[in-house]
Amino acid sequence: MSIALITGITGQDGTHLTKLLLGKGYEVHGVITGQKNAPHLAFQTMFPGVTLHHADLTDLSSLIRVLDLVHPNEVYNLGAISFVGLSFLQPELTADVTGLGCLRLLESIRQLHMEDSVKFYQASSSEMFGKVREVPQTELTPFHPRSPYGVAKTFAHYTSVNYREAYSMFISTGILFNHEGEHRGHEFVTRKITSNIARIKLGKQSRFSLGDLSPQRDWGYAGDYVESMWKMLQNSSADDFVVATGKTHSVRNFVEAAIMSAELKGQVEDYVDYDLNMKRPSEVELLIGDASKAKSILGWEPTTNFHQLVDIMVQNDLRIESMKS
Ligand code: G4F
Repeated sequence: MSIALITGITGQDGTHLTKLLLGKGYEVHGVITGQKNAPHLAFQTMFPGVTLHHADLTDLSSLIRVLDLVHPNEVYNLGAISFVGLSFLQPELTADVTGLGCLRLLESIRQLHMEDSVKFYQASSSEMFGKVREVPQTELTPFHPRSPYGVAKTFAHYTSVNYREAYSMFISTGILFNHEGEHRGHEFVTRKITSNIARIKLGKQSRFSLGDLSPQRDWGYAGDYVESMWKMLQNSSADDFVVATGKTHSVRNFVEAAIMSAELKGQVEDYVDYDLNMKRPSEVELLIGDASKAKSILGWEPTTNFHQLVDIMVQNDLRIESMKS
């Protein structure tokens, strides 16, 4: 039986990936940080068969202890300070967790002499493209990150490439564009939109606030995207892959689609106020990915389009909000 160790297991991608790997018969282990808190307990209730271990990407000895205990065949490094807005407020912590955390994990594998027995997935990000140098973005597009998060992810990405080349380790990176769904955190714009639109539809409020409506993102469904992570580690060789839909929409388009999915009347301005506090010191204006390499080498393709994604999220939030008082 294959054994997988996932950092960031209780997050959106960790939840989807756990479901996928359990369905494939894997023994799944996860790293949790801090004390046992509500998300950890909720995760354990959802997946009682998964073993959770206390460790932290900022603590090398804890990573060595867990790797030595679990002896995984596959490691998925999904752990990160993943909210770009927060990374501007805590840049040093972001660099430590999101950037150096990857280095510590790889170094732990090396110190345990597991280089030949472990396949490693690094969650790279389209945020690395930042102020984009070409449209659409491919594996060859130069990086120009625009946030402490993007800078930290770029460090982790190049560290992964370097360890692959220097130590012949099986390390693949997935340059994933924005991916959303029913497990998305409420701090991200898509979930903020769908949960507020659901509350408006149910008469619980009439308006909500957002920052800039013009940035464009290549939004896909997280359930589709974790499939690409697994496929990368089943491929005969390690490599870097863009994972995207190839379509881009603005934040405004997302609000419009959510209004439509909830069968509300009216325009964006009928429901949305502008919140200056959401403005970022430097913004990523346009992301659109070209996933042809993932398609030709891994046979991966997205199965959920933009409007289906918005529907999944709006209908899920309508269900959740209608159960609350
Ligand atoms: O949902 P967001 O916070 O996601 P962002 O910054 O694109 O990052 C996400 O995708 C990356 C992949 O490229 C991941 F690596 C990263 O971990 C994360 O999953 O913001 C999307 C856009 C931004 O341009 C933001 O400025 O929406 C804009 N926005 C406008 N109003 C807002 C809001 N974002 C948030 N979170 N909240 C708002 O009220």
